Amino acid sequence: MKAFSALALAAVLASAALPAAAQFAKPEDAIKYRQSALSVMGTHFGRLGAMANGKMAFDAKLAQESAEIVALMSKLPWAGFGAGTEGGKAKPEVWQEQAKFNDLAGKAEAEAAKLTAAAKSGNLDSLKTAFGPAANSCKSCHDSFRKR
Ligand code: ASC
Repeated sequence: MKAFSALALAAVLASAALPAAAQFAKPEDAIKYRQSALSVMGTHFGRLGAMANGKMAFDAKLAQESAEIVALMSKLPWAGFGAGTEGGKAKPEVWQEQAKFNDLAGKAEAEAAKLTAAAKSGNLDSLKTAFGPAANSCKSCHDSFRKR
């Protein structure tokens, strides 16, 4: 029993340690995956921005749903930037400055989680407060790592 658990654990650890690119059959698949997650994230982030900026009527339920989607999507793109998946809109710096990239990715995830907490409060002012820092975290990563 103990031996089995140790083996199972070893298998889990080994798969977690696989290069991210190994999760995709082709580099194009990884590019499509990360662009898809970022696109869905952008759509829902845009709705939250419209509400935060008064361009769309505030709907607490819709805001919460969109924020939850943003938070979920914010966890996904990074696995699509594995070794050998250069291309798309990503600058080569993604692979040259990985510590910085991972730091900014982590910050974006953290801001998305805060945005969800704010949206869950059902309070427009909380949403407005959380939206700015979240938008800045998208922007700071794009400024360094996305081609114009
Ligand atoms: C969006 C979107 C982004 C961010 C960024 C914030 O709605 O698609 O990439 O906000 O523009 O500065």
